[in-house]
Amino acid sequence: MSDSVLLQQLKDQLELLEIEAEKDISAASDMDALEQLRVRYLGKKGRLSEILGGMGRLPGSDRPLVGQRANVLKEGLQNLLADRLKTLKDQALNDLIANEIIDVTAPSSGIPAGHRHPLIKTSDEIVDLFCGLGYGVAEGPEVETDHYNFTALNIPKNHPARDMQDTFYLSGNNLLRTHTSPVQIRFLENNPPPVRIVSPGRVFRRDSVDATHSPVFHQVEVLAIDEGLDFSHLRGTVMAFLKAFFGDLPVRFRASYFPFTEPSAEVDVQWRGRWLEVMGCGMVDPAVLEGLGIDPERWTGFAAGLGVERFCMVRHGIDDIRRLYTSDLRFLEQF
Ligand code: 2NL
Repeated sequence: MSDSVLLQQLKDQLELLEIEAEKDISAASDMDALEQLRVRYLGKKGRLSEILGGMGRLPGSDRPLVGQRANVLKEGLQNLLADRLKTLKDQALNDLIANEIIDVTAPSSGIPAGHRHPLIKTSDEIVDLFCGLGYGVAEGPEVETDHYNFTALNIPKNHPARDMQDTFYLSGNNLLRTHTSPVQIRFLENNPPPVRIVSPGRVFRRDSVDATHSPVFHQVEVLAIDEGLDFSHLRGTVMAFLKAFFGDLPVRFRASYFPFTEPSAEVDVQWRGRWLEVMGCGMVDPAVLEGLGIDPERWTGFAAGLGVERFCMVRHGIDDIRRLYTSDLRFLEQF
């Protein structure tokens, strides 16, 4: 074969390679196919290397021309491959955007949210009602002394409430408070009248558990001390509170007795045809005020106490107090 024929042959082969490669690259339908084409045409053992292998038989003067053509061809094909790769990548992304469905309006599976215990909700609601009447909140320790729980409240040493049967006594003079009244005694020691406070909290009595009794229960106590307060203020306050909590129900006051109030009364509401006792109250006994250094000739006051469990059970129709303490979510989730 003459040199010029060989030269022409190499040029033709390069041209043919270019045409075929351009056709294949523009037809490549995915990135894997494109990579295979790169190997087939430009790889170490690819078509271009194969053609250039024939250059050895060319005279030295013809080699630069073929070499230059081959380089231009190689660069051109590399650009084509890169362009096609970019096109395929863009296409893949556009397909994804077009076909991927994210329904932002679909209902979620939901994040389970907890809520406060029905007893605490009831207690907070009661406290809030008194806050609306201008009362502040006072809290205090659950471990109390004999003095604050009994003596300061005019409960004498031999009173049955002090009985070991009724009170959880701790070491020394300590005990678990049987009501939240000691919080109010402590408040009065540190704050001169006039005073209007509510004291919510846990209290403890040595009761056996049954449908209506629990050794731990919750109380809200109310205390107002001012000049000129009398039983009408007590009655008006209790009526306003009960109306706000229960709605318009018949209410009756029954004469009663507490060591720390005089006179004292128990309050019933008529609920579903039956009279239910819901709270105790009275005018603060002058002996209690005197014990605190408050002049009972100038200052008078009223107080009331209620059991939160009772309010919660009446409100929700719960017939067994133990429901409120057994942490059964199937029950608690209803409230
Ligand atoms: C009830 C009755 C009551 C009081 C609590 C009280 C507090 C002070 C002075 C005088 Cl500092 N009284 N509290 C008064 C009357 C009744 O509770 O049945 N509780 C569940």
